[in-house]
Amino acid sequence: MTERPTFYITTPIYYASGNLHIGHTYSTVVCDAIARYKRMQGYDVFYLTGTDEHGQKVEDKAKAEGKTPKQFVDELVGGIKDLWKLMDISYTKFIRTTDYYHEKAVQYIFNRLYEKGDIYKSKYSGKYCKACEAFWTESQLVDGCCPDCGRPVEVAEEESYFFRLSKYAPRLRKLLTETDFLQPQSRVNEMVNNFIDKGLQDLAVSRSTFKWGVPVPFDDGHVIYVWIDALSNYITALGYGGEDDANFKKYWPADVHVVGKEIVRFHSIIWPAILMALDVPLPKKVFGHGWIKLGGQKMGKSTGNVVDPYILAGRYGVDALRYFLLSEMPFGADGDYSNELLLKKINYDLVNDFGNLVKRTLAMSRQYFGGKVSAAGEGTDADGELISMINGLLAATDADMDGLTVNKALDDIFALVRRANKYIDENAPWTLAKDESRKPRLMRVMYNLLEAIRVASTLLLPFFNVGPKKALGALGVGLPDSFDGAKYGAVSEYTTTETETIYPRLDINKELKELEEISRAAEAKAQPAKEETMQMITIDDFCKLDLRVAEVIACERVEKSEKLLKETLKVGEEIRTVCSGIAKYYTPEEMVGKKVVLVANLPPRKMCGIESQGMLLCAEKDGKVVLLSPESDIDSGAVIG
Ligand code: ME8
Repeated sequence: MTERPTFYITTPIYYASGNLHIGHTYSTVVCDAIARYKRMQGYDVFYLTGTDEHGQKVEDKAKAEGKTPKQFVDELVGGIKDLWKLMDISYTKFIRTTDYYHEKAVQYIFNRLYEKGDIYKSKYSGKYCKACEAFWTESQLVDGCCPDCGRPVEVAEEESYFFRLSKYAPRLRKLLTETDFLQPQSRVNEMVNNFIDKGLQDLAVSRSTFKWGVPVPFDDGHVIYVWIDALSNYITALGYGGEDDANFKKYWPADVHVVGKEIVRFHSIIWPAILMALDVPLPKKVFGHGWIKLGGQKMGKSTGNVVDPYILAGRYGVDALRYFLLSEMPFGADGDYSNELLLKKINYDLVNDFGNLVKRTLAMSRQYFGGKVSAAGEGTDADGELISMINGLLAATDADMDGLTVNKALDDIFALVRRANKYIDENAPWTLAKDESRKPRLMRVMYNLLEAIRVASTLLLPFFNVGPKKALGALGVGLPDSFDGAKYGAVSEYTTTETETIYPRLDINKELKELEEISRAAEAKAQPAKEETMQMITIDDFCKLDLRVAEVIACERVEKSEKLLKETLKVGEEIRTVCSGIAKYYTPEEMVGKKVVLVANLPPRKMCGIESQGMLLCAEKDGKVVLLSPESDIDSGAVIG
């Protein structure tokens, strides 16, 4: 048996730091469609996806939720795998960067680079973006902020290991300008002008300010930079640096790494440089696709305006969401999501065009011929256009998929679907059926339509999960696992059966209202969590607080209240009255003589008839409440800040 050609395709491995949205779903569905298409073309496909689980962001988030980082990522990964199941993603392997074999292989890679002299130890001082875990030079900042995410950066100094990225600049320049390595071509200029030609700096590839990462094998105080850890997944998943590297030998180099445009820099500069240093062949292609935007803005896990793929796929079916993602975005460019656009595409393309074609044709085949239709019958010149579209479709979609223009492949398939609908109107089978002598012609019209449905459905299989399977089932032809039969005449006889409605029509206005309600409810639910973890203040905001050390000189319970104590405070020369809800935790006697922290510039507020002139700061956990005090003695009235 001859070996099948291999095809290795990857998605980015997504941060296990929050729920995924339709942006992530987009990359994964696009790769899935390509992987399935290649399988049907006869390739031995390895499709890799997974999760990027280390780094400070994850460590911080886990801490905020009172979990260990591993507990935190384990919970998220379960949800991510469920989403891919729901979306019918046919990945070959799901890699987690916390997988033991991956961590070991990353250490092997780091060691190799160190032994080769491509990693050395030095000191770094520069601008650091905590969210992206990236150091930037002054010239790379945009308006003083991180060029990737736009957040403010902080000055940081760290002892670090460095990768000699600068050494590879000439080879990288050649790779980007003289080959098709990076696509679409529009991304090449950005990489060359903004990064390579501005002077590539050596890259800090270890961190010592947090622990949640793969330890540098020969230096306990450092963990390996999360991007070195993450990028390595593309080879460690195949066994590189491990005990069994048969898959690495078989599938590497990757045919294509599909990534969003914001991480093209990591994949087209840092990743090839690491591979060059390791003497490992380069992937054949990096494809940087555009963003799905919402109201003109990129969706992000932290921006809040995230569309939930669980809800959309659950409500409208996997095909609808897959179709929207695959067809709406010209691959490589940005596209907009709106509920209205999604619903209209469902009704226009899936219901009116595909669903209707199948329903009408099947109903007529049963009505006129009891479901038995064959190639016998009378063809005419008028069939030529439809037949040539059927015969030309596979070559067209092959070319589209080779160019990774998945949306064009769908356009081509739907052009045949629309042509077939027009063919029904042109040939008016209901008129032919009235005249017994036109039966042979009617038979051929029905046959041609069934052939169009069969070929279109066969080619739709990599893109959709439900509709084409139902259609092929009703045609009685079984599910093909290759495109061999995707031509006119490959099936000569049909016995059709009735099929339920493939895609139900939606009431767009009703759905729009319901979706709005769902997202309002979700936003309201997410609000408290967002406030706890996300709301940043500026230093100016902080400076608005007037915090003072105050001394409690008298204290009593407030009558009619179980919670309140009334304190008399000395704040420098000033005397103030403050009510605090701490009667359950402190007796008035315990309070007298304490130095506490007072928020001194809150507007006065009446509590149980007493005017409270400020607030005392307390810490609270698991029902325990304690007052904050200065660490050693200091005069009352001292300013805190
Ligand atoms: O960057 N439109 O992970 P991540 C289209 N862990 N695609 C989008 C998108 C949008 N609005 N939002 C996200 C990371 N994506 C790293 C990757 S790889 C070695 C490490 C997709 O969770 C797109 O593919 O932030 C983007 O590159 C990826 O999700 C970012 O996912």
